[in-house]
Amino acid sequence: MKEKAIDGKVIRVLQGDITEQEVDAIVNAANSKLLGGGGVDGAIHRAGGGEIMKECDLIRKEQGGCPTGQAVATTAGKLSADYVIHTAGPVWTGGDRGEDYLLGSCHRESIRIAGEKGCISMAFPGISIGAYRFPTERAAGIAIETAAEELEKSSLEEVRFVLFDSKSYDIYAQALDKLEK
Ligand code: AR6
Repeated sequence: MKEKAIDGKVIRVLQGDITEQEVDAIVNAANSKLLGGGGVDGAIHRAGGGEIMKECDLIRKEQGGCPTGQAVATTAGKLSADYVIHTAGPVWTGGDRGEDYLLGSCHRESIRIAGEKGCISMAFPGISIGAYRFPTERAAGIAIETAAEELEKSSLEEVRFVLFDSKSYDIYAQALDKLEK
């Protein structure tokens, strides 16, 4: 585990399973249709139970889903968190289709929504670094820098990044080291 204090708040990077985190909100690396899928999305729906998809179905009916770079909140069902914040990360197609901006936006919007819900702590997985093939180093830099900027303005006290495998953990931990704060 690695952590850095920012104005009395903290960013943590750790290796583990996001469904087991004891935080107020966990973020899901969803798709824009909120239809569920593999990876961390599958793990969150499996562990949280059918209530989460019921709310995703409603959001899909009301607003068509969640555009790339945006985020929406649902219950966390059986998980210990109070909310799952679903964000649709960009698919990496080489970097010239606004992927960096959209990935930053995923983190900004998720943190904003967690703050609106009154959360004190939240956990992110590595958004877009799996099936969506975003280069992990580049994603880690954007994720950590955006979290640091947003944390300063937010009522949140902790933003945690939970990486499943040791290679991704090392890369996010290095990005936290590089953060100039
Ligand atoms: N806890 C933490 N991280 C996890 C877990 C877990 N339980 N399970 C997997 N990971 P991905 P994406 C890691 O593919 O690239 C889905 O089908 C995984 O090892 O889940 O944003 C959605 O429905 C990887 O490092 O998300 C979308 O269609 C990271 O989570 C699409 O995939 C993200 O990998 C989203 O793709």
